[in-house]
Amino acid sequence: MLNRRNVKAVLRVTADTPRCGRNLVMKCYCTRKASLFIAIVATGVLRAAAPTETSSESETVKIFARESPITVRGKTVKVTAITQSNGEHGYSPEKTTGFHVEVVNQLPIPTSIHWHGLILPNLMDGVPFVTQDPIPPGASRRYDFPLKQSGSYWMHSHYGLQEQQLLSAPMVIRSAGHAKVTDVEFTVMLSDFSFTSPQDILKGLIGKAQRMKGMQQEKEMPESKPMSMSEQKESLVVQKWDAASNRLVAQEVQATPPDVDVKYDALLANRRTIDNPQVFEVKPGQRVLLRLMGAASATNFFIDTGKLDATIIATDGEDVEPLKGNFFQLSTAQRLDLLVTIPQTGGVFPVLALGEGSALQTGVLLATPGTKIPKQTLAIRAQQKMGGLDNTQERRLAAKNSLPERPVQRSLPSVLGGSMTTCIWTINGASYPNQNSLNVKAGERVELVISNTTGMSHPMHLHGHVFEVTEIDGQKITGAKRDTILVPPKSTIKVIFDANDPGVWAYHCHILYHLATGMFTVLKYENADIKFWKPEKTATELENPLKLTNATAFWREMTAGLFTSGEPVISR
Ligand SMILES: [Cu+2]
Repeated sequence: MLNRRNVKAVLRVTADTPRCGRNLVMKCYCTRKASLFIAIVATGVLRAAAPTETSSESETVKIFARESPITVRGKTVKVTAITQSNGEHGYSPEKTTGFHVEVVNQLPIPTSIHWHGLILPNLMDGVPFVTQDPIPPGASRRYDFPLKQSGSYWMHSHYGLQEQQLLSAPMVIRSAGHAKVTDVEFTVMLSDFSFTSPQDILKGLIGKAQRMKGMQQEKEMPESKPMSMSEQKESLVVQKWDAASNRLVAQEVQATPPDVDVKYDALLANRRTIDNPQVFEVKPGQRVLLRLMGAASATNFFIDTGKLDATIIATDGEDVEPLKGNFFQLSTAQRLDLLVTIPQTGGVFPVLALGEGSALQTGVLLATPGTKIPKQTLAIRAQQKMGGLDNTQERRLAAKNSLPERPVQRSLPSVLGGSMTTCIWTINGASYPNQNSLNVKAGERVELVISNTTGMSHPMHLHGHVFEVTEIDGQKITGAKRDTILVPPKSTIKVIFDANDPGVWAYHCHILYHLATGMFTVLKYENADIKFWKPEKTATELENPLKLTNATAFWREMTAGLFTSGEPVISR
């Protein structure tokens, strides 16, 4: 619901220390003839308004988008993070207190943080050039709204390619319900990492597409067989439903490997590599809730709980009927809540995340006190190549509280098109940016028919709504409730939702490079406020990634001697 307080909060984009910071930053930098920079900062300053009439000023948590190092294969590299001032990643509010955050942009470039999976007022959604303007370097912005959900959610930058630089964090909304079924809970956020910059990854994909196209034109390659799509069968690990034991398990098959966009250097669990895993202490007999979050930019995962029997109890924050197994699927942007019970005998229990179409692994350890943790203990399975995600698990999932029965009043097609050989990805034939939108009226029961005509799978995410999966390749189900659905190659999946949150909402593939090259559109309510929807600006930011590099160099020059990493820039 968009109330007066929220509208005011939207307009309040302020410097970090509103009383003196704004003046200070202008004084520091105006003298340097930095017209571009002034333009950027001015956006933040001009939008500044009087403090909002909020009753929860004391509950507000500042979260900082900032540079932060990680270590991969012995190399320390500078990436980014979303942390509170105490170093905690992300934000985990109580449902009853609501969402009260001030995002402080300590990066030398603009940013915008999206609250993935939340039902929230449209202008709080954090998507640049759809629901707000970006937050300039050094500025901050408040987000306040009541919470309607609880469970596993996450946050990430929706600006340019920042998600690949790990500008993401967990967001667990606490409620009394989950505490009842578990003794202890751990969040495991999964990411993918490359030593290559995201801009160069994107350039590489576009370059590769151009080369592939060129080679096809010169007929050096067999027609309609791009070089990425090997017909060669390999030994791959995939998921299967074991009817005898009613469980989801792993199986090895001879199959064609799935196409993946990016060859990564590592997969990360809570920003750590497999050679340096996080160890969670558990006790024999404890019931443990694992909140797994697919925060990778372009990697879908299989989750292997090995000796631990696990039960899926929620997907994308929504409760599902229990589904057992030890080998699960988790696409980019989805969340999976797994319940495991630690055996009375105790020991070390690795929980692995395995990258689709690769042999890369990451994971965490659950260990009982006094257990020796041998080196390489995570390698519970040989480094085998994983196959592709499919509908095996999705067909078995069922929401605990499905949507009330109602006739569908509007059915919207969402045809996913494009290919690696063009590196242009489309929804309903159009590549974003464009003015096309999926149009609904408030109050309608809407069905989205997502048909994937491409050879790659696409995790499709709808902002601001929770949908229910109702049909997979012609088979009707009362499926899981989700905010992100993986649509495998050549599959058609139908989902339904009630359109009761007016606005203009992003709807897109969550593979960052598909999003960046066009697989994006908006769900637009009739008479929605579209003042922030500026598709043409999105194009500028995405098509000219060098602009970001220049901005970084520019910032460094302008702030030489002033900028200390980790300190709020404006308060200096
Ligand atoms: Cu995609």
